[in-house]
Amino acid sequence: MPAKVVYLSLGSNLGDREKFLNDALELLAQHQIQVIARSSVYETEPQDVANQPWFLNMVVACETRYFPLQLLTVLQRIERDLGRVRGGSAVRRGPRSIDLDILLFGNAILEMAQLTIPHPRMLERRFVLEPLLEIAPDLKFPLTNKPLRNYLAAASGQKLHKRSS
Ligand code: A4P
Ligand code: MG
Repeated sequence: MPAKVVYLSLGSNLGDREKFLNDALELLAQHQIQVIARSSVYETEPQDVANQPWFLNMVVACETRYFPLQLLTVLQRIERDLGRVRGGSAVRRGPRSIDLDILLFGNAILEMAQLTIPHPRMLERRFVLEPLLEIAPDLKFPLTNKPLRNYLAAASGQKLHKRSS
């Protein structure tokens, strides 16, 4: 398949968070997912979960020839290789060494059991929108064709600090 531009969200709130982000970036490249732009790293207040440490979050733009489900499989493999524990004793939305989510896949709209694109919660999350707009200020949301920046105000109450570029 021809190369597509995809946007990924990276998050960590366990252990050496900075190292998990950097290791994930390296593993993306090793799996033929070329990072073409990366946001700053943001320290962010946990959303939708109680009693968890703050996260480091960032967003990257990548080029890939994978199909969406193949990309999801590769991302889950990278999460596993970085020590993310899933299922069994692990709690859904529990603290994690690394979380790799697909935000946007070109202009694709997908609704499958294992994969929803655009990411279903991205519009409500400042920890997603702020870094995404930093690297793609004019990007539109495929479901509405409206600029993503229009959605930032609604999420602006959430606490977040830019850490580094
Ligand atoms: N899945 C469906 N669509 C997608 C997609 N677009 N990208 C499925 C990635 N995965 C997708 O995710 C559960 C399942 O979602 C996957 O098996 C995949 O088939 P998961 O990563 O296994 O579990 P999770 O992340 O614990 O659950 P969930 O519901 O995805 O949580 P969220 O929405 O990712 O939220 N606060 C801050 N500040 N920063 C964060 O990064 N992250 C979360 C997790 C909550 N609060 C946060 C942060
Ligand atoms: Mg996830």
